[in-house]
Amino acid sequence: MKNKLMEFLDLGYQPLANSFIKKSNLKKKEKKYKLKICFDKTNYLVSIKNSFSSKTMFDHTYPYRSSMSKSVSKSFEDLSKKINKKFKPKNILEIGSNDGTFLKFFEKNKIVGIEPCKNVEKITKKKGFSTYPIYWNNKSSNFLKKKFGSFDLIFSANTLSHIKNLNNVFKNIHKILSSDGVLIVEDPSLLECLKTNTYDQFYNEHIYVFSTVALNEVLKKNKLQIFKVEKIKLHGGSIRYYIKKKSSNRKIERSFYSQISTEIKFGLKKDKTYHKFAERVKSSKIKLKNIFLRLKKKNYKVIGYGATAKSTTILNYCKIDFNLIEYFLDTTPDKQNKYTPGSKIKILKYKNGIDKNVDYAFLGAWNFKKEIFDKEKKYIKNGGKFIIHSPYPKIL
Ligand code: JHZ
Repeated sequence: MKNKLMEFLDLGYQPLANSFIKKSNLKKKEKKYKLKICFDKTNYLVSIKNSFSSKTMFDHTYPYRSSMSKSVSKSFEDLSKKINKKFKPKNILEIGSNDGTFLKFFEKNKIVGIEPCKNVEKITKKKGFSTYPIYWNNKSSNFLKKKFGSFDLIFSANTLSHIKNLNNVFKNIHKILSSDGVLIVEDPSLLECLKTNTYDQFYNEHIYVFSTVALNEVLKKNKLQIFKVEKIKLHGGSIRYYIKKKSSNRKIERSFYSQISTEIKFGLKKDKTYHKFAERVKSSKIKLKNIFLRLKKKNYKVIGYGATAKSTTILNYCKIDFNLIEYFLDTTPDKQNKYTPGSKIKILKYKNGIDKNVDYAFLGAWNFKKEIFDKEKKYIKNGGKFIIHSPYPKIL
């Protein structure tokens, strides 16, 4: 097929989404890349055009910690109960275990984690869990297989979409998964991203934003098969995929067929769906910037809430910087007292809620809107407002 990769969205020059800047480096030139999004007409995968090596993106300074959100922890806890009840695995592997938010719900002798970012990996190790600071690849999968044999359950949340060579990812999973074992993968849903115009799901770490249709194509090539899907609310709408070896007799459940058919009906196999999305994104950019300009003109105090990787895409695409947002609040220690990539907005430590002199807070962590609104009842009661970009830019 000619031109199998169709470029449909250009989100401009972007810094690496999690490259928060130290004050002493503010004047240094940042590494930037052109963030373009493509649709592969042969397997329906949506990916970013220019990617970086895992070593560049995930090193010992990686700031993200999954334990910073109560919703993530609760979701992992619920899943751990389900796993123990339904699959009763003898041993479990987590790929991308971050600071141990999932591992902590299992017995220490039953679960192993791998996490290449040493700074977060060591947090899990300190809690007494068996973790290794390694990337998922041929070498690490061979090492784990030799040391532990096969795994009955492999879990990976928001990690596999961060690795470029998907065939290799799944070939290695197939190698280490027991014959009737289950692979559970969670990642943001492309369908939700298109429906809610959350173009900020695209940044250097998200090499892919999966649809069930596309993931199924890649898995098929690697002798794996989705047998069940669950829609979960995390990260703005994700899908939890339950995957088996093709050779296993597990029944393929209705949820899988129904998700595939919903995605096809929505148009995820068609070029025009992506072109229309790109048009909506362009108009979202203008609307969001105008909200900020209007507030600035009226001298309102505007801050940001949750300096997410996602907000790096929004701020740099819409050219919203320290002139329009006074500071960001964030609970993550490794982000505090640094500056947002590209837009150079100072990040302050979150203490006891939003200051009462703040008029508007831009929700960088919009995906935790409910959790945040519950926490900020006082600010809301006192007339404080939020700015959100999805499904379209507005004030809440
Ligand atoms: P959050 C990261 O993306 C990177 P980000 C990564 N590529 C990925 O896929 C997802 O995670 C899973 C703060 N916060 O989870 C904490 C508050 O300050 O949306 C975080 O810095 N107060 C691996 O960065 C940020 O917001 C709060 O009450 O887009 C949330 O980041 C809450 C709830 C969060 O992921």
